[in-house]
Amino acid sequence: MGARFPLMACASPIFQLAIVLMKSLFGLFPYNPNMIGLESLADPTDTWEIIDTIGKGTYGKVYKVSNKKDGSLAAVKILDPVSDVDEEIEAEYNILQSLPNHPNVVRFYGMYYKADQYVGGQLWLVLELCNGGSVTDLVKSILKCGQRLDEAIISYILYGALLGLQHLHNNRIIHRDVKGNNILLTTEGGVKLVDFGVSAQLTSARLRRNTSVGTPFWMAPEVIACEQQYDYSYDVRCDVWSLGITAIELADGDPPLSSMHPVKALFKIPRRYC
Ligand code: 4QG
Repeated sequence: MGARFPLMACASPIFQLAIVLMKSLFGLFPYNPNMIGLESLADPTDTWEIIDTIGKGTYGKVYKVSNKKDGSLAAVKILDPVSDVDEEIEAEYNILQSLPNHPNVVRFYGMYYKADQYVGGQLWLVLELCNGGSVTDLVKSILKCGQRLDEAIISYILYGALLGLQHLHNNRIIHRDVKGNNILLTTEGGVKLVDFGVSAQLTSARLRRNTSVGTPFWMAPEVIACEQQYDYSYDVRCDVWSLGITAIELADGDPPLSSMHPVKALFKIPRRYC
């Protein structure tokens, strides 16, 4: 009996007040050691100024920005409206900021938050500008002129993309959306992987994945199989498949099965190639 909770203490007004305070504090600030506090992020407009729009739609909202202090240029991917950082944004941010720099992976310059008390704030991911555009744009514009991409150029692009993928895989990241639109060029001839929006960071406890994500025509059979059977899984090699499909895209202008509805293609891929 002596070890029972002292009921009298619970009834005391000070104790009640302390409980109410603690409850409201924990309600307002749920403890999450990984959460990025939006309040702690700098306002992007102090440093960056939007000067142009880049391919709206392909990657969400991406703009060309100029640094107000030194005039340097960058790209910004804007996510809005955000009132807190959800798991997806956090995963993309964690990958971008933890990944060591590599010449074949887009560089990350920082994350900012522009608050707005009415419509929800904007999260700005500031990234390296790849002024040459995507390799999909390149092959499409060359095909329009009745020409094809030179094999030497295709192999140069694939080599750069492979080095970028090797770097991601060495750091236990699966890109999961490798395709021509996510391989960008710089005016200096650089080849860079972009968009970690659906990428997965693997842990030593979990080297495989079982969620189906990506763009149908480029998706590996084992990734699609996860959509239909929950006991399937895949690893970093699914990116190599997608790069193979990208090789066909670079040569033909489109991936295989592209005349089909993407959902129908999803059913064809595992059966056709397995
Ligand atoms: C990025 C610049 C096209 C896009 C993500 C960086 C998405 C560009 C770009 O896009 N630079 C693209 C110029 C980027 C052009 C970075 C162009 C990250 N056609 O002039 Cl997720």
